Amino acid sequence: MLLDGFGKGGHGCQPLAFVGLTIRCAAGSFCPMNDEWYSVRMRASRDGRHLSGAERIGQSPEVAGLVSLLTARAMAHAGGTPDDVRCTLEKLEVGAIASLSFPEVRTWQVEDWRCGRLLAVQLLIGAGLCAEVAGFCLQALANGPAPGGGPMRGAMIVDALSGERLDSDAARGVRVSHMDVSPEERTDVVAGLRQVGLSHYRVLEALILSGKVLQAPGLVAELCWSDDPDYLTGYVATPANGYQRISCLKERGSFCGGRVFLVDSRNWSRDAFVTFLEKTPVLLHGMPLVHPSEEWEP
Ligand code: WAQ
Ligand code: MG
Repeated sequence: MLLDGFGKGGHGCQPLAFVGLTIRCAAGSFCPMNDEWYSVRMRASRDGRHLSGAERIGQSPEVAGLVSLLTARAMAHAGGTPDDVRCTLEKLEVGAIASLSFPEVRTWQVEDWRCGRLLAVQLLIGAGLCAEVAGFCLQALANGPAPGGGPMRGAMIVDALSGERLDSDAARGVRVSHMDVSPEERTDVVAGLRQVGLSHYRVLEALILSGKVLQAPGLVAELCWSDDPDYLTGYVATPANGYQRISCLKERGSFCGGRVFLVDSRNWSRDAFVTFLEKTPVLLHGMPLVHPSEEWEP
């Protein structure tokens, strides 16, 4: 049974605006066309186990600095020193870079993870899911959706209507990549988020990722919480209501976490969905609209 709001557009089918051939620089001047754009990605592991990863998009003069920044991050990871760090640089077609806006941000303060999960279910039901499918998604993240338990490297894809799992690799899932805040707006966005108390690097990174996910063709909702045992805040994001943070979605000390992308699988192409998320370069522009946080009780 479909509830209101499901299957009614807002599924990311709207045309994306594309970055033009001249790009505004930090100082408001125009960069020459020969400043090429690159995707810079870092992955660090130890004993074959993933430790950390991060990525940025920048123009040629800043690429070396980005590599150094991401390498420093790999070396300083709380999980320990890596024995393998890989940085990938990939030149991007400037005309292929999609220009998107940040989703609106809301924060719900909840008493504990049980309340948080009740709210998450409610928000997912609001996006058109039935209670069973919403509950299944939360349970999957809580149990560890990878084969044998534990978090996946990427996200699960789940049919929002039937609850059927649609990702093809249960350990890896789909990994969103090739996205960043536009370099000339990064400083302002970071400052703006700090001003409203959202200075943790995870917030901006999750906002960038979710900003891209919300534009994926067929996307109905995203559910996420971190696998970091000390980071308890998670979110539900939908095209209609944006990025809704929930102050607590897990117990402190728990390594469970992950992401679920819920899709409307009618007239849906997994290839198009996954290719957009993994390959299409995206820059987010403008300031995210952040609403004051509110208390939520069941
Ligand atoms: N693409 C798809 N899934 C990913 C990706 C990616 N690029 N990166 C991580 N995941 C999945 C993977 O299963 C991880 O176990 C899980 O998400 C959590 O990743 O507003 O920090 O990087 O306060 O630990 C959300 C709230 C924080 C931020 C999320 O996720 C806020 C977070 P983490
Ligand atoms: Mg993590």
